[in-house]
Amino acid sequence: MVSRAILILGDQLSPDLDALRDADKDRDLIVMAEVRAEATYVGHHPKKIAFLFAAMRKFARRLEADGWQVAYTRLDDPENTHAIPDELARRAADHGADGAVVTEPGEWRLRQALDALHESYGSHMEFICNSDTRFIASKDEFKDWAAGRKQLRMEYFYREMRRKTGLLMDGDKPAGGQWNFDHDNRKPLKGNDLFASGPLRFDPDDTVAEVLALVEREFPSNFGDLRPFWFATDHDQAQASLDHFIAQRLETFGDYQDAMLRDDGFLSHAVLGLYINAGLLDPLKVCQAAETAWKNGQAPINAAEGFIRQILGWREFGRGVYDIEGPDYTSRNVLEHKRKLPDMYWGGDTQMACMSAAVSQTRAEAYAHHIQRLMVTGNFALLAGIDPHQIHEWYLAVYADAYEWVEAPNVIGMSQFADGGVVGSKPYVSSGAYINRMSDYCKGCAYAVTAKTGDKACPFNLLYWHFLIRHRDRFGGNPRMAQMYRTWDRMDETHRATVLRDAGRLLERLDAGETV
Ligand code: FAD
Ligand code: DLZ
Ligand code: SF4
Repeated sequence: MVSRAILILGDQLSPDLDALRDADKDRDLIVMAEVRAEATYVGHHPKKIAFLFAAMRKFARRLEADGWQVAYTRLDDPENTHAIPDELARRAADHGADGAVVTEPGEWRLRQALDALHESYGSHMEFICNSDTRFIASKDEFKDWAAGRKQLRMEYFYREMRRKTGLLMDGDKPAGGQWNFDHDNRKPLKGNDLFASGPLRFDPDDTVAEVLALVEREFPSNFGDLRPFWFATDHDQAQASLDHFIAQRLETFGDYQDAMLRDDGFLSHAVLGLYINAGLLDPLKVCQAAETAWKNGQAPINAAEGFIRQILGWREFGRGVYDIEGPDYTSRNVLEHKRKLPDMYWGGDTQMACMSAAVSQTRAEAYAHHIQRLMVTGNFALLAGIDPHQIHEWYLAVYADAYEWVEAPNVIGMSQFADGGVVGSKPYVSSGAYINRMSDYCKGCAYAVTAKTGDKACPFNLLYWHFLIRHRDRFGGNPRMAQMYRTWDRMDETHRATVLRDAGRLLERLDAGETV
């Protein structure tokens, strides 16, 4: 007989979970389950499903080796009910458990599904809501910080977190004399400045091979290449990936954070988000590793600070916003964008070299770095007026690190401005000039990045103005966008009319399903 069934979800693979710390190996039962409800709520990239199933299986074995009783349901188990609440209830009943413990899921969808079970268990089900070692701030800490503020800005929360953790602090002052070194982090890459090292890759072991065969069989038509599969799938491998990043690429992380190259989709990025989000790496320890590298002279301050800010600042801030904004956040659409997501996002033909590069890489690796997500695929969707819910579901499906609590603030908030400015004070939009400055994409493109009108005009050049003009009522008064509108107003009237006409034609072609 056991007393409690302790649920561990696929993205809660942390040995430090409170739910484990307070449990009793002799009496409690760990419940883990591969279920269709989680594997199909969007059409996840096959690499993402394989990563999670392999990491879940290995974590379950690690727990068993540590002396825990684990009830693990595989996807092809004939008894599988294929929903997390049902599996928890089934396993608890089978083992005679009289209570359940759940670390609150990241996503509202699953929180709500588990609420019903909570009602039937009553006081016998414990929801651990405010303590989760996969985050540095608790939800209450974020709520307290946000309370009474007119606007939530990441930078101020980040400073609080620096003070709280002592990361990169010199007494009560920021190390290096500045909180933020972003102005040093905008260097484009030249010619052959390729980064040969890339992330650490792992050959599939027996567990991974078995999962790959399962995913191939069960999810044959999901968008994305399952093989070659090279992700880390346990804590040791994830730690080795972190060590490798710190030794090889952190040094240049800051300088080339915004750069994009056709032949190198990783550059100096860490490719650690999927491991941190699944519990294979502890975010605070990752930040501390970067700080130590700076202290040891292995990385400059702009690299260490830039990297730490992404985790301590953006990741924690996004999670807090998702929590306080509530379950309707993903249906926000203040700009009333309604256009269907074009096929090119699913690998359909496009003549745009930047979109083709970002989508092909996404299909191959379940990965694109931040600027590809924000300034290529996100920028295009926003300028073209794509329905934010459709682009949100795309991001949630195609990236190995995607869970709604982190994806939605980035997509609905930062990238699509669908939340009306909760996350960002202005929309992230640019013409082709930005992409050309930061990448080598434009050289091989059918469009001309210097052309402002006509058939060869870069679609970003046309749609940039179309977006600003169709939303002038909303953004015309924003001081951070005043310069853009002044530039437009100074243009020759005939030129302005041609830009808007050509942009309108491009959108018509998009609506007709033509290749753009
Ligand atoms: P690096 O660039 O090396 O950064 C290091 C770490 O910082 C990341 O591993 C991640 O943990 C954290 N980080 C960096 N930027 C952010 C950010 N904006 N928000 C939260 N954490 C951040 N991140 C996700 O984890 N899941 C998502 O589903 C996701 N969707 C995104 C969608 C859009 C439109 C945009 C613009 C960004 C999205 N991000 C998402 C944030 C960021 O792009 C990824 O965290 C990053 O690309 C992961 O790759 P990396 O590990 O190489 O990160
Ligand atoms: C993403 C995912 C997938 C594909 N499959 C499972 C699964 O079978 N079992 C599971 O416990 N978790 C899975 N996950 C992760 C969950 O979707 C995630 O825990 C919730 O979205 C909450 O963030
Ligand atoms: Fe992208 Fe425009 Fe450059 Fe082509 S010209 S790669 S569409 S930015």
